[in-house]
Amino acid sequence: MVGYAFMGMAHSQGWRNARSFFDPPLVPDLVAIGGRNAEAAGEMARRFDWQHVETDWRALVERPDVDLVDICTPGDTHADIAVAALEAGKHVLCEKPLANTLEEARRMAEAAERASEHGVRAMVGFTYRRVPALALARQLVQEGRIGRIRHIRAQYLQDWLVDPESPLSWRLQKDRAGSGALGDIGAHVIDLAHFVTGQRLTGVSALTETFVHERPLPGDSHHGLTTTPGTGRGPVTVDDAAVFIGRTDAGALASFEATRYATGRKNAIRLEVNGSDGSLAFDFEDMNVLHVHDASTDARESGFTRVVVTEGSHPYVDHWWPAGHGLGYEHGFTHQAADLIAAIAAGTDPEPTFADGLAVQEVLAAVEASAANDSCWTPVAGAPG
Ligand code: SOE
Repeated sequence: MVGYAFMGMAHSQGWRNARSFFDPPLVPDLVAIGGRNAEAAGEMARRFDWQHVETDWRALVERPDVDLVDICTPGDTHADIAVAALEAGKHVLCEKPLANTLEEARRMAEAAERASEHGVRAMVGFTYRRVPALALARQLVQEGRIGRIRHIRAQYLQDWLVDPESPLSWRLQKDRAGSGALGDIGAHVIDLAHFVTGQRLTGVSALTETFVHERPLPGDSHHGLTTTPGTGRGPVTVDDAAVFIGRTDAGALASFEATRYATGRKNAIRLEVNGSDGSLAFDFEDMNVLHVHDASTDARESGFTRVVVTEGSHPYVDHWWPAGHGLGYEHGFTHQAADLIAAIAAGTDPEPTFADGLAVQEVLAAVEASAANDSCWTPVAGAPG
């Protein structure tokens, strides 16, 4: 694993729990964790039983005892690490968004395609696909339960930047993160819309905004999503919020919102899909529930049914607790690790592929281009049709 902060912890726990809860056909061995700060990486190694620490990602990728490289670093290093690992014959799991630019994402998708011909697998970490309620939503759409999709409504709302004195962490620097709320959390809901509906966005019209233009420079120690303040101030170079509308390849109308300024909303990932025969609605703040509307129900009883997605017959749930006991944020990382191991063992390409990651990146690029051009309608490069 390269990286040891928030995502490094989430992934470490995922690998460990995949081993314990999913009885995988290949057993993950936590060989080495890498990071520039040897002390911090060492502390993660101690906490999660990684056997070795490396301070140079190249050394880690070249280790003969490493078969898979898990990339949990900021976006500016994804492309170099992923391409080097794939070319060295190592499977790759890469955090989202796939890259900071379209060019990097294309390079990564091409490397993944070449590697796949030699049985080397690549997956991008859009973890929320593996929330049981969202995996169920996709199943219901695939079974035709909501009919022809007319509307997709997606939001990812957080509020951890409301305080203007919150430091300028890497997520607020364009050269490290690529973009702001758009790439960090908007990417998740774009991917979820693609995943749940099976449709792709073909064009967008967008607005982005940066509400706070300057913040204290970050200090040394990480604190949740941000850091302690250091000395001096620096410019915020990414968007704080993005809003856009779009159209899909199957003729649905879509609206999206991504912000870190939705006061009171901590991790509200909302997706609603309206079809000719019914609707589905989800909110991560109540993540074990999917609201399902069947339009054929007698009008006297019609409405949304609150389906508690904790039955053994629901996706992933049979590996966990008895009905009604519920799952949390971290379970998606275990499902992700288990699915990747299963695909490697089966010799198949795991989803989301780097091509799926590139499809999201193409939407991000179109949103940025539209916002920079007075919200002008902008086709999504590479979209079908
Ligand atoms: C911060 O906004 C963040 O940690 C994202 O980077 C993650 O992808 C998301 O799962 C939670 O919020």
